[in-house]
Amino acid sequence: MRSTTLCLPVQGRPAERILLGMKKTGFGRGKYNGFGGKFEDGETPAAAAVRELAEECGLTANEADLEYVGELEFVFPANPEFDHDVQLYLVHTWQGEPKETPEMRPEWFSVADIPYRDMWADDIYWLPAVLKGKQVTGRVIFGENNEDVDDITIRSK
Ligand code: 6OG
Repeated sequence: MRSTTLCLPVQGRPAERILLGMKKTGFGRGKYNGFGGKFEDGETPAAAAVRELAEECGLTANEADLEYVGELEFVFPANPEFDHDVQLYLVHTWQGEPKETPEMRPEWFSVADIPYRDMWADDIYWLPAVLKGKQVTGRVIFGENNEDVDDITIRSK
C-alpha cells in the first residue's frame, strides 16, 4: 500500500472553484486529480502535501493552511502494486500562481463543472461531500480493469 497525500486548492467556503491538474505522467495519467504523492522517509503527511503541491503546480502553502478532510484507501485486487492510502487535504490560502509542470497541467473549474468523467471513478462518491465541508473516510475496491469501482464504503461526517 503506497502512503500518499492528495491536496485540493479551493476558493470559497463552501468551495466555489477548485484547481485540478491533468496528470501527464505515471499513475493516473490522462485524468484530472488534485496534487499529491508519496511521503518521503521521515516526512509527515502535511509536509508531503505541501511539498507535492509546490512540485506539481508551483503553489506555495504553509502546513497551517491545510485542512485535513479525511483518508481513503484504494484497493486494486488485479494489481495490488497500485494500492494507495491517501490523506486528503483542502487548501484555501497559498502564494504564487498555478503553473504547468512536467507532471501536471493545472486548470480551475467551477464546482458545478468538475470533470468527473475525466477523473478517477471514485471521486464523484466523496469529493462533493468534501467540497461541502465534510470529512470522509473509507475504502474503494476497483474491478479487474483497474478503472471501474467494484465496491465502495465511504463515511462522511
Ligand atoms: P503517485 O503514486 O503517482 O501519486 N490517487 C488517487 N486519487 C484519486 N482521486 N483517486 C484514486 O483512486 C487515487 N489513487 C491515487 C494519490 C498518486 C496520486 O494520486 C492519488 C496521489 O496524490 C484510485 O506518487
